[in-house]
Amino acid sequence: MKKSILILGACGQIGTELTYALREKYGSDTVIASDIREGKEDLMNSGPFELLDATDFNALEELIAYYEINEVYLMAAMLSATAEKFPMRAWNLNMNSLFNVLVLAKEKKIDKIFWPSSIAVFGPNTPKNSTPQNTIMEPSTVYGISKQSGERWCNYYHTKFGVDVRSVRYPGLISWKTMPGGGTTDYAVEIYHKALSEKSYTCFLKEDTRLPMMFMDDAIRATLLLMESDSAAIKVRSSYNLAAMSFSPNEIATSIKNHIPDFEIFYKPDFRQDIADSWPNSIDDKEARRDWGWEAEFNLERTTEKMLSNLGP
Ligand code: AKB
Repeated sequence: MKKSILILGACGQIGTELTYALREKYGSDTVIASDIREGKEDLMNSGPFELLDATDFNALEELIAYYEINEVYLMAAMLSATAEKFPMRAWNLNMNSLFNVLVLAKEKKIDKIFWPSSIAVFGPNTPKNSTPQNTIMEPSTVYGISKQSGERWCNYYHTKFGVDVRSVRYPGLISWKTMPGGGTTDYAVEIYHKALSEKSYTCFLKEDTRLPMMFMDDAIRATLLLMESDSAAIKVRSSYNLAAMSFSPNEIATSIKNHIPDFEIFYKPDFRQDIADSWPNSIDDKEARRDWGWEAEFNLERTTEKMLSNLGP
């Protein structure tokens, strides 16, 4: 059967790069990008683009029938910091969009789903270092609660109805093509922009707050690798732990200073500190390595080089 892919939330930080990567791999016309609002010109002009609210079941069902879609990447979501401000909107968006695609897969209107989870599924009682795949999960944030519930629903639809849904728990993602929006790990992108434009950055987290992070190229590669893997190899149908590196604001600042010696960092923690404090310092991703051969390529030094050379003059 001819592959036909729909990306929901294609104009966001991950959706943008996923759209480019999938279009490069499978051809522009195979990949339908959609979002509730318009995004970058070159993204919208690089193949079919549709305005779509992922929570609107009828509109989604119609679009899927029209383009004969068989694979959906559901990237639309409200992230951790914004979700604390709008809990019900976050719950509605994060859960209803997921139910929509799970139901369509159960009804055999699509064959395969990618849905991102997050390190936010973990909470203050989770072991902080090398957090294992299966452990205490008591998320204390609105976003984390929605992701943990989503994981249980993915597992349920797979077990009960054979839905082929695949997922990873993304760490904080660092990218230069599109800005993140509304997350707690966003500082790790903003810092590069400010280092280049102002040689200084005021961080909303404390200097020693270590969080799991990943360069976007690794995140996209992991996503494609998981989606291309043989279904039988995928043993985890909630969501896989995924890791590349961990660092604190102080450590990322040091790595930037190696390139911009007069860069200065200041600290003014806000409400996002509590969110960060509830998350792990580092993640053990051995199941992803074992089941589908995952291995990260970018450490902090390589990430800093890539970010500064792509964003710089
Ligand atoms: C956020 O900070 O909310 C996200 C995430 C870790 O899922 N980047």
